[in-house]
Order: sequence, then C-alpha cells, then structure tokens
Amino acid sequence: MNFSGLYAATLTPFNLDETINHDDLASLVKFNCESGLDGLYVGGSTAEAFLCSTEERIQTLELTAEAATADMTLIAHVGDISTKKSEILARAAGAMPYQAISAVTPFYYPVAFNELKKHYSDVIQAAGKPMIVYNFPAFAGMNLSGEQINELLNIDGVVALKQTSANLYQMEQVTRQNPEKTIFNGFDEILASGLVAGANGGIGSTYNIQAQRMIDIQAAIFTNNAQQATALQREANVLIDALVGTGVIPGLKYVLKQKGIIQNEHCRRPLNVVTDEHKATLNALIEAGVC
Ligand code: HMN
Repeated sequence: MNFSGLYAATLTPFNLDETINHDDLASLVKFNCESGLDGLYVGGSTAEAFLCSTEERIQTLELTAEAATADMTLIAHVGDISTKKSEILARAAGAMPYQAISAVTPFYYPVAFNELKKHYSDVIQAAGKPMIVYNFPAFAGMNLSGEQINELLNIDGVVALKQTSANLYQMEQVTRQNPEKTIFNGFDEILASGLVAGANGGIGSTYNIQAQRMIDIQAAIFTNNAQQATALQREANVLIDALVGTGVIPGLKYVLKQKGIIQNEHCRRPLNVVTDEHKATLNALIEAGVC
C-alpha cells in the first residue's frame, strides 16, 4: 500500500473534568474526513497521548476508527517510552481497522541505537502492521543521523518515516536514498520546503483547521508553482505563529470550538487554557477568514 498523502494529526477533546468527550471526538473525526485530506494520524502527541493512560489511548483509537469514513487511511500512533506499553497499544491497533502504526522514538531514558531497532521490531511484531518510524530530534532526545534513519527504514515492516525536523538537507538525502519509502514532512511550517526536498506527504496538527491550504500547498508544489506555494505557506505560517504563541494544542481546540466543530476546548493539565490576549489574536484570524 502507498501511504503518501496528507494526514491530520488528530486532537483528543476533553471535558472540564479531563475525561474524553466522545461526541466532540466523533464530530472532529467527521470534520476531518470531509476535509479532502488522505487520512488521519491518530493518538500522537497532538492527541495528548503522553498525558493519557494506555486504556484511554486504546479507547481514542477505537472511537476514531468507528467515526472515520472508509476512504480515509488511518495510522495509529502507539509510541511510548516503554516497549511493553507500545506493544500493548500496537496489539490493540493491530486488531482495529488501522492500515499502519507509528511510534515516536522512546524519550527521557538514553536508548542505544541497537535498543531502538529492537524496540521498533518488537512493536511491529505486536501489531502485525506496517510501521512509520518517527524522527523528532527537538523533543525526542535523539538526533538520528542520515545513516541511522536509513537503517531504521530497512527494518522489516517499516514503510515510512515521519521526519519532524527542519533539516531539509537530511530530508533530501533520506528521500533520495529511500525512493521506495514514504517520507512525511512533520513540521507544518515547512510543508512546501519539505515537499521540494522530496517528501511525499505530510502529517500535521494544524491540518485540523487549515486542511484546504495544506492540500493547495501540495498541489502547487506538484504542479511546479513555487510562487503560489510560497504565498500559501506564508498564509499558513501567520496562523502557525499565532498557534505557537498560544500553545498549539490549546490554540487548535479554541479555534475548533469557535467554529462549532467541538463544544469543549479543554486540555489535559498541565496544558494551558488560552489567555484572553491569545483568544483575541485567534478571533481576529477567524474573522479574517485565515482559519
Ligand atoms: C503528533 O504526534 O501528533 C505529531 O507530532 C504532529 C505534528 O507533526 C506536529 N508536531 C509536533 O507537535 C511536534 C506538527 O504539526 C506541529 O504541531 C506544527 O508543525 C506546529 O509546530
């Protein structure tokens, strides 16, 4: 199966008491399924996965798969710092209608590269589904070299990489050296540049509120319209700058609530609520039709 394309990294809506709001989750999934995107990346950091219990993460995967339409490609993020927990999540996702799994590299404890490879192999075996490995040097505490990324891509069952890095030279090298794999751009801020460097898809949190713009950026790059792609990326980044100022996840939930897609904007503590000042910035962008 070819996994290339654009995927929204989904959010988990919570009630004020921090329990999962099922109606909001279903509504957000439906909204994303009608957005023209190719699929959903479910249960990643955008979904506040590391603030949820394993049971809640499995429940989120279940609820999303139930609400999604059959035309969407579904990727379940099952990453955790513990291989055992990742295996539990992978086994659960393996029994659901997900086409692939993905896992962030284990963080906090220093992990040797051979341990990392074994971690990925064990998780792949538990799911029995293709794996999208994840390079995120800024937060994962691991700065993989190009050679190490190539080695991960050669593990049995690995079909793709989510490259959340601003290193576009490495993006070009990895895409050139692995033409048969899907390489996803992970920073929405550089989707146009990542695609020029050879990425054949993107996974992003802000696709939840600017799907059409991301689709248009991809179309502009694929039709050699660099000027158009730059203009669209600049529009996207005005919004992303505001979200980064707010806190990306609380900011996205605030916008989705203002637009009536979800009714509850709460996050899991310690994530912030949006301040009045940031609300005003986001309201102005909504009024201007930016999102
Ligand atoms: C996830 O696991 O949900 C992803 O990491 C989603 C995605 O790649 C986001 N990355 C991070 O949050 C680190 C981006 O969409 C990101 O939110 C965006 O580029 C704004 O910085």
